[in-house]
Amino acid sequence: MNYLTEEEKQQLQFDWRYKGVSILNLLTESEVDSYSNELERIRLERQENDTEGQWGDYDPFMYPHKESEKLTDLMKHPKVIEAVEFLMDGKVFGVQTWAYFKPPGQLGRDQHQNIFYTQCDANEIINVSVAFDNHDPNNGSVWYLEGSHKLWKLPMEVDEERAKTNPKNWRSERGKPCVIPEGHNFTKIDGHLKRGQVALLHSNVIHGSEPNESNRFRRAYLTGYIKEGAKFAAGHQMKRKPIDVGSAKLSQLSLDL
Ligand SMILES: O=C(O)CCC(=O)C(=O)O
Repeated sequence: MNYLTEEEKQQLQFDWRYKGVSILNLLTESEVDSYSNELERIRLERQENDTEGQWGDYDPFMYPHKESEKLTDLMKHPKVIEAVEFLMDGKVFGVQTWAYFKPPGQLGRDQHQNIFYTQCDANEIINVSVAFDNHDPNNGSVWYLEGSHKLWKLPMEVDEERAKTNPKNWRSERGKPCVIPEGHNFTKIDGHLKRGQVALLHSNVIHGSEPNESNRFRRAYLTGYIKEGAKFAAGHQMKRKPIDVGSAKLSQLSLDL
């Protein structure tokens, strides 16, 4: 069954090619309610079980799919799988999930490319951000530099002072911006997602997020997909392992559900 309309496919492809970010409508209001209640359930569970004080109330949540069948199913949403297979032109497996709560006042994420972390080749990793609230620049949405996905993997520069603002167990939010080579003048596109929409981010597009200056949360469930056959870095902090999403066959690889 096809979940993407021809019009959606054309729009996806155009934005992918020329901008580096594509947006899709995915969930109904009641579906978002149900997934965000589930995210809140596992967040509260994390806080209850956190006897050593490892996590702040609204620190990003690592691997929420491991705590919830419902969120595992969302990672396998057939429309998302069809879109990432279409954009990477091949079968895919899942590789990571995480979630942001972004309460009022929380800082943003510095400019980066996802390929820096996964070390794949270009267009072999797609991260998908599912909006559980309306996202806009005022509540700290994800912006991107239009067309910057045409750049190769960029180096990053460490800013030790800024890195001190990271949550204890989540070290890559701030203080490691990528360095843009001279002579580029990409247009910065502000992030606007309606609740239930998803943004698909090209492996090489430069993006980041703003501080949340509103009185609203900016929650998002994030999933990553890698093209079958691609090499990727397991990671130091985020431990990446293949996750079956019903596309690429993982019989040779260890499953991590
Ligand atoms: O949602 C955010 O604040 C950052 C998301 C992001 O940078 C990513 O998906 O790579």
